[in-house]
Amino acid sequence: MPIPELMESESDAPLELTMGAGEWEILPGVRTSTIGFNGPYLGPTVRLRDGQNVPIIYRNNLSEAVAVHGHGLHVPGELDGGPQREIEPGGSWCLELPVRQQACTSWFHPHTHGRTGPQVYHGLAAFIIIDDENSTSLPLPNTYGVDDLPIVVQDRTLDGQGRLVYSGDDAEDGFMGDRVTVNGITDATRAVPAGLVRFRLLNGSNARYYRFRFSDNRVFQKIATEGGFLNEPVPIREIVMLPGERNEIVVDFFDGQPAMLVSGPSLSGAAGSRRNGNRGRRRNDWEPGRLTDAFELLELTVDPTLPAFRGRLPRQLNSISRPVPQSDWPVRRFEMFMPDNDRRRGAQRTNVSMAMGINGRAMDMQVINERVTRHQWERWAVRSLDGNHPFHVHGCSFLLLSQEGRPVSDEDAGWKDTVRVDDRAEFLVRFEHPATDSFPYMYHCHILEHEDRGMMGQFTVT
Ligand SMILES: [Cu+2]
Repeated sequence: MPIPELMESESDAPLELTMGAGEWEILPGVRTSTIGFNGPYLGPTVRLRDGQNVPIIYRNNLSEAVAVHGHGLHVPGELDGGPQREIEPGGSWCLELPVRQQACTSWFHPHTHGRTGPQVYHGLAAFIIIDDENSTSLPLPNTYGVDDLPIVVQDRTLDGQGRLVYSGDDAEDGFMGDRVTVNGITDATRAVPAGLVRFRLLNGSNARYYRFRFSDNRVFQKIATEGGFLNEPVPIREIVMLPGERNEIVVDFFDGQPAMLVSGPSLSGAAGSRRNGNRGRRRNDWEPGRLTDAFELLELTVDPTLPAFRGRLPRQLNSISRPVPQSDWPVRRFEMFMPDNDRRRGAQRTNVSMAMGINGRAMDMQVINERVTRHQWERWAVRSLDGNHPFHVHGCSFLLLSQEGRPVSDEDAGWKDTVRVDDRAEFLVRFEHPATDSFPYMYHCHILEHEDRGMMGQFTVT
């Protein structure tokens, strides 16, 4: 498994991230045309620290415009990298990024109007790791590339010539590839030390959901959600992740036993499962179909000569204090819809030709859909009228109140920025940074084909 190079800001020199085309072996021995940051595919892990102001230069050496969004960053709208911030071919975007948030695992990826799906799919995605005083003082595995491993999981389809196959239009549930890659390759393996190992999991897929677990069904500890550490580790055996979600887990390899990171139900005996997936998926099989495909993702072996973290996990990782919702806090409602529903209830719509959207309309760059007051707690209630969707909000982390009417579980009680909405989810959110009419924030479905087809809206914070 390749480990992305670390890029840290130690001086005033800007971090340079250049987007360009190249060739990469997704399949061993097969050269595939791809795009990436500072390389042929994906990009370096940018490591930042709370309190820094980091100069960054994005350069675009591709033949099409790209907007680059820092997913999970708490920065003003003008630094957020939404679709208003397109970088033309040959152009660049220089910014100074104020890092003012707790330790977390985030990522950057395109947010180009109508083109996010293909640009991410062909390779533009990379990690951001933020450290703070808490994360560097806690006794946790934190040797990057040894016992602290960034893991981005993405699905890809290649044709007989090794070319990436992509279509954003044909599948209502988004584009799903038939092979699953880890850090850009299939059939990944990695040797880990005989101690605790931390995985920073990112579902960087366009549309596919995963149910991660280990082949021996071992218990592992979930320590962080998108926006930071949980208050305490939560022991679990599997973790469901939707596109855009990040979670950090710690896995115990003291016993020296190898393990396979897998997704989906038990591989033994599941019809059609194999190393590189299962083509026999039924179309539009929303629930639980997306989660029933079985994949073997990453084969882990233990190398006792590697330096190991042999401590215990701390009992307390964070001190999140949940506010008690007040009756005078604004409630904002969002309803995600898709074409089927539109046809069913087309008579109620003002524009029956729209593809997908939120609150009755598709994304329009000229329309500000919501206006939010800065520093004010709000309650956001999100519903899905069709299927299920990962709902993502820019410029913030939020605290889940409930999903499907059930109170939030311990493992999702941390700060998040992307949440699964089967039928409904509610969360508390407060925005600390401004977003203007010129550079508003986005809320959207993180199935990238849904986003590209309009399941998105814009909001200001003033
Ligand atoms: Cu969606």
